[in-house]
Amino acid sequence: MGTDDDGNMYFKPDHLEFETGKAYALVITNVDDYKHELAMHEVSEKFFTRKIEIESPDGELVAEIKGKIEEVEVGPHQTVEWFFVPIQIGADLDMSCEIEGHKEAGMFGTVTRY
Ligand SMILES: [Cu+2]
Repeated sequence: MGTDDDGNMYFKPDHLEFETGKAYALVITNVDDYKHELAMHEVSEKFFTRKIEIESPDGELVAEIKGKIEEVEVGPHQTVEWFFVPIQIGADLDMSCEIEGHKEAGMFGTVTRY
């Protein structure tokens, strides 16, 4: 996630595909000087979050967060890993950044699970 030279905000890739029943680790990196978030409200009902893992810059574990998660906010130049297993299929579900103005600037995409 980030902002390009023209001021357009983006998720890269802006479409994610997952297979139900498989375990994934989604690495979310914010390359900007300000925070962004990944909100996947529809999706979160349909997958099982194992944990969110946050490490310090030197690789030490800062926190593991467990339970149902719908949004992950990532601070400037930080990386968060979201571990989950999709448990229901669904096509083209929304993901977006809900910080004011960011979705309008292009920060949205879709998620498909098959
Ligand atoms: Cu954003």
